[in-house]
Amino acid sequence: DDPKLSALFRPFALKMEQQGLPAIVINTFKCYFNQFLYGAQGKLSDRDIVAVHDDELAEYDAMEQFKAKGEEALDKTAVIKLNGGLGTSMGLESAKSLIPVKEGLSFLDLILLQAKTVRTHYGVDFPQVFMNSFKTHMDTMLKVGDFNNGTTGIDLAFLQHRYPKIMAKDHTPASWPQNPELEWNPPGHGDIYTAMITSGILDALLDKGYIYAFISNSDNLGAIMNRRLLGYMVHHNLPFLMEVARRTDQDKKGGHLCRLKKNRQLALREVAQCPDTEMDSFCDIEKYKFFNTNSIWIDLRILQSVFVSHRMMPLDLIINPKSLDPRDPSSPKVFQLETAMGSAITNFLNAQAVIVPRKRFAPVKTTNDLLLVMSDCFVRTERETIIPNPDRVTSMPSISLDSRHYKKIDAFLARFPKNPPSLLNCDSLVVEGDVLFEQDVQCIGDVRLVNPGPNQVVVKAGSVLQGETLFA
Ligand code: UPG
Repeated sequence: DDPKLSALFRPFALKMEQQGLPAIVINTFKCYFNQFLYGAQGKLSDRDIVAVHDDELAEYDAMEQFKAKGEEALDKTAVIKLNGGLGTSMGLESAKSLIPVKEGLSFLDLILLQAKTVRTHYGVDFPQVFMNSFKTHMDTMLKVGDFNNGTTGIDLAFLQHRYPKIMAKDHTPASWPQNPELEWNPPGHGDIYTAMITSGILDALLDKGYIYAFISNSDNLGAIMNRRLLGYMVHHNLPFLMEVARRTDQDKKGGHLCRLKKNRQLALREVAQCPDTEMDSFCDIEKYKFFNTNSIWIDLRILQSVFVSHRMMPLDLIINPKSLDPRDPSSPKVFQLETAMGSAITNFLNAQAVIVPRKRFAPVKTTNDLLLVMSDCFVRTERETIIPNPDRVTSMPSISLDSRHYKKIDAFLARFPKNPPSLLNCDSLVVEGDVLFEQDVQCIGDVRLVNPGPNQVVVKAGSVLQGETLFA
């Protein structure tokens, strides 16, 4: 141990102990903190990776024959939803999964309905589990109400941890007496592995005979239990299987699949890990063709063995520079250390990725995505998934709503008080200025609405919009 590093780390250890964080979390944070102090940038350069080609990956569409095997394993599988995120980017201070997304139902409502339909359909009471954060736990549990895991004996939720923010100027723990909550950051969904250990959920699942888990984002309503993917994993005895989708122009924010040059292992490069000078290459969807949907299938026995041998799950470090108070850009600069769940793919020998159809991936990160999913471009299925409307044959329309009036969820919803416009035959929708949409509006082809004035204008019920409309 470098004495200088140890001295710098001591106040962090103390702060984390005072919060009651378990030793394993403190040690994991210490490992990332040391990397950070040694100058790690948390970047993965084009020099270190190679692209992955179609013929290297399995295809969902060719997995029909594994359904029976998957069906047999359903009663050994738990479903876990990553639910620690707030809807902050959409102006929501509570769990993002509470946002109404289709026919008035929230992500959370739909996830619970999905669990019910899968349980009924297959007659298997699999455990449905949420990983919450301190910020989402209360909201979520109030909403989840009387939903329970019945005979499985598994808790409905467990909590992720938090990491102390690091002052940029001297690498000491952030201190903000006016709001001490802001001294901490969520450590990213990569924390799930440690949280499964410290919460006891991993042991509880294994004790009760659950040996597989399907883990996915709560904002992806296409991610539902699936027999053929489970069967494929069981048949090939895989420790880890990641669902990837073919990238479209809209898939820029998340992470792409690649291989490490040094050992040819599959790896994930998150946008935050891409050097600024390589963003063009990151966005090149012809080169890096596959996008991490953040839906993974994992063998819980192997997960446990990683902790037995390494005492932690080593993941790629992500360094997130921020303002201490995110709403006040003039507050001190801090670094947040974070990790992503999918980067564990590098740690599992024989880990694989599978190309899944778009029906398994409908992410909602912005109100632009939300409008699309609310519209008739996506439909609600009898299994309660939200999938691209099969009647739409071309790629999804690009949506660009004026961020001054639509970025925050309340403002957005107020401008679509009834049903969202029909976008099934729309190629692009651009709204500049403040426009309210009454019911049953249809957008055809490329639609651009421009309201340069200060007052809201109204698109009347039943209007058909096409081309550019300038509201004088
Ligand atoms: N989440 C947590 N805890 C955290 C942070 C996030 O539970 O500390 C949850 C969050 O609620 C959401 C999910 O994790 O359900 C994904 O988080 P989000 O911030 O929306 O996604 P990104 O981290 O931007 O991207 C993830 C993957 C990326 C992938 C993308 C697909 O990291 O590789 O391409 O999801 O949508």
